[in-house]
Amino acid sequence: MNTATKLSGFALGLAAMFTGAYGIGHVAGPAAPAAETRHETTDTDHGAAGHGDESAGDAHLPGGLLVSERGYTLQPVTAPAGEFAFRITGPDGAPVTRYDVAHDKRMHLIVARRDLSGFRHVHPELAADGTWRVASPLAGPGVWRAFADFTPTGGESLTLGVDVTVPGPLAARPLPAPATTATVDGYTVTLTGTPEPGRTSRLTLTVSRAGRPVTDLQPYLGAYGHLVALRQGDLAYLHVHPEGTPDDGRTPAGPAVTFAAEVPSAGAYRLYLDFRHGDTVHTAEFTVLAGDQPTPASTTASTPDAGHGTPGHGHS
Ligand SMILES: [Cu+2]
Repeated sequence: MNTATKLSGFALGLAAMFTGAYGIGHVAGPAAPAAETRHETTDTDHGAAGHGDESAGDAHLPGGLLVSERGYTLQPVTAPAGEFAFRITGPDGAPVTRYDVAHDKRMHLIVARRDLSGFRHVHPELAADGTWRVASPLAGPGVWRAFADFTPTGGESLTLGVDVTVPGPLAARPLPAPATTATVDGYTVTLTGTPEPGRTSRLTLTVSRAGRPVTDLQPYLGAYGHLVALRQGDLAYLHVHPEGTPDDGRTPAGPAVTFAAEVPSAGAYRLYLDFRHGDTVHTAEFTVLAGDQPTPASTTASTPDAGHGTPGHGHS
């Protein structure tokens, strides 16, 4: 088993305590050894048991890295201004029209710019012809990564990703520095725990407002929080649900929401916590470092002009 590429295998003892992460890729990419590619694409060991039953011997790529996987392909389609539309074609080449509900929705569409800014999580509407439409979550110019996180009826959950460019002037933003506190909409969210590459780590997010713990979080998509992690550099996608559910009779409605997450490698990740309070969904964002990496690598290259005159970077 290649644990380095396994995104979210959970310790068996914990498996009953929370729902599994989903959106886990199974098809090995071009960089994988041929033998593993063959193994991964046989797909025989991924039955209807789903992601709660990650068996040993699997090597998983993180989700969201591929635009086409196991015969399913994410295809953006032309849409009127202000709308984002796409479809998923299936192994037979036709648009998929039947989906299972997962976490209250048949489709979860997550978008973030390639610089990890601008995160949005929205729920498109399905038309009879298999086209998904939603008010465009692409808030401004840039290269966006759009992740479609879904379960085709009769298939397994899957996250496909595609780049979508919104033209216009863009000032790419550097990744914010690692921090354990984030503020959003008047809330303060504190992160405790550190993700460890290749093993399950507990991450607890605690919500307060004006210095007082928030103890009446509202269920959102069947949980008190949803956590998406994107890896800097390739935007590998991880979606985790918390321990406990609002209706299990023992999970408090805040202030703390705990997740068990496994990141696939050392590196910098941007975490996005969606929580609902005051009938509004809020998103708190954190940069975290997993493993032995003292500072996040910069992915903002200098422009050619900026390189002029810099020792060692001259142009001939
Ligand atoms: Cu969703």
